[in-house]
Amino acid sequence: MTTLTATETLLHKGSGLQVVVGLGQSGLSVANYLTKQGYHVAVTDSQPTPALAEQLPAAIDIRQFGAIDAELLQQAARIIISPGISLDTDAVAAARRANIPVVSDIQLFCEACTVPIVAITGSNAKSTVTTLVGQMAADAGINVGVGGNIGVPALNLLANPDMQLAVLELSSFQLETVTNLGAQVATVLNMSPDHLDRHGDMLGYHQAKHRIFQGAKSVVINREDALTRPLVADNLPRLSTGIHAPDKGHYGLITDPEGQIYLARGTERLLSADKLQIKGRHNLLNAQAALALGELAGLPLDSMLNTLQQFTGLEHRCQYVATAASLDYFNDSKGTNIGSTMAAIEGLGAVYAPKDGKLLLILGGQGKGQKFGELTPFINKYVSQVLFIGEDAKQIEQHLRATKLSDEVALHQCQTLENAFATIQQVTTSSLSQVQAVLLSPACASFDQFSGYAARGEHFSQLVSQLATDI
Ligand code: UMA
Ligand code: ADP
Repeated sequence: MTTLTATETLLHKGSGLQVVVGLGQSGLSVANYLTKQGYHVAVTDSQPTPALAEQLPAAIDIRQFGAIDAELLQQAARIIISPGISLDTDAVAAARRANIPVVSDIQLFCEACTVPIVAITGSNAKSTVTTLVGQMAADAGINVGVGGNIGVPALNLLANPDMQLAVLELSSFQLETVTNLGAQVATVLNMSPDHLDRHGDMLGYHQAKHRIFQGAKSVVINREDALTRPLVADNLPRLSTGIHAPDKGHYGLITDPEGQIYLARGTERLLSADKLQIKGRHNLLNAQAALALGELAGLPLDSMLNTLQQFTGLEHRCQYVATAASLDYFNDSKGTNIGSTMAAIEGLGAVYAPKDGKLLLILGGQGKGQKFGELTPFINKYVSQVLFIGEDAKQIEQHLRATKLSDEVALHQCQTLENAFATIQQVTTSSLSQVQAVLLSPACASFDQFSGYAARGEHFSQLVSQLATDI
């Protein structure tokens, strides 16, 4: 971060009260950043005693906890809102009506960042692709900062004065208040319904995501998903990814007459798919997206291909846990919307189908306003048992029953993961059971029963290891 002159500090002090709304990871990073810049900063949070309050800089004397302070917001010159807080929250909506600007930490980041930004959003695969691009840059010898929704607040990256490239995972919540991000390369990886409870409908969600393209110098799109294309016509360099053979210069898949699949750039075969440690067709798309983003950020192809072969994937994403009583257990707790669960069912289902195997699927949690009936064709093809857990379990079952669900699919209400494991034992011991793999891919948020998807995935893995030691 560049050191401020005395005049700049004075200017910032005089530019009015900056009110940070929400004191989680991003709120704390904003409070630290703006205080260092010499701004007059205040913080407000709904919780009476937010855990991070003790880490606030001492200079921040206005701390309103226990409710988001509507009066404080009315005194703001600018509001910096945390991604988890809706713009429709009463106090925030009132401030917007009073024309007080509301921005996210990402806006502050892009205004201050002097190095190229690779900006990544999408309904699914953000963390996988962000991690891959970050690793590709690091392996190519670039001093890279990786942050955003992935868990490291973007502003914290500015503390590294030697950073040459920033790779950001961005959520729709972070993007909805961002203007002119100006990325070197930006992408919407895929679009399927998620967070509709917050954005109202698919249009609102799409509009938020597409703000990522504002001011971009180049873009990466998914040929099979029209909703990933920027709406505004432009002449920007553009690379595409897809599951079919690509046009010259673009990324795709080539299948040879023996059925071997290759990652390809135009007619050039780059890498045989079996050289990748991450499996499933969705991961071949993720690999292409990382290559295309890396190319437009100036990374060398050979080095990127090496990184791809080393990458073992992230925890809780279609992660193989163990085999117990001849069943393979997979933890896809990060499958928190129907798009990701479709990809997981299809990716794993295709592995077991040739062996006449079916999946047992554990679904449920907080449903986020999605239409679960869209899962039915995938369930009919690859799943023989569905176990429901969590707050919206009954509603999800109703959605599935209202569609053309095959009679061969059995449904079970289990409420909790523990009960689900008891049911697994009952339904898979029959000699008629075709189940060869158990997949936790809930298509829902976890907050009704867990502190987050990671806690849910760890609990699942624990129950599996318990099984493995019991037999
Ligand atoms: N709060 C209120 N009032 C409310 C809601 C929340 O005061 O009505 C307060 C809470 O009391 C808490 C703070 O806001 O103190 C939490 O803020 P936050 O929910 O924005 O969470 P952060 O800790 O700042 O983390 C955020 C992202 N969280 C969300 O978007 C929900 C993190 O993404 C991100 O890693 C982090 O910033 C750093 O950039 C997490 C996430 O779940 C992983 N993202 C969603 C997803 O991936 O689906 C979008
Ligand atoms: P995000 O950060 O967007 O949530 P992750 O990389 O954490 O994405 O993956 C989340 C889930 O999305 C995984 O558990 C997997 O089920 C699914 N997934 C991964 N890649 C894809 C893809 N290309 N298309 C659809 N779903 C995917």
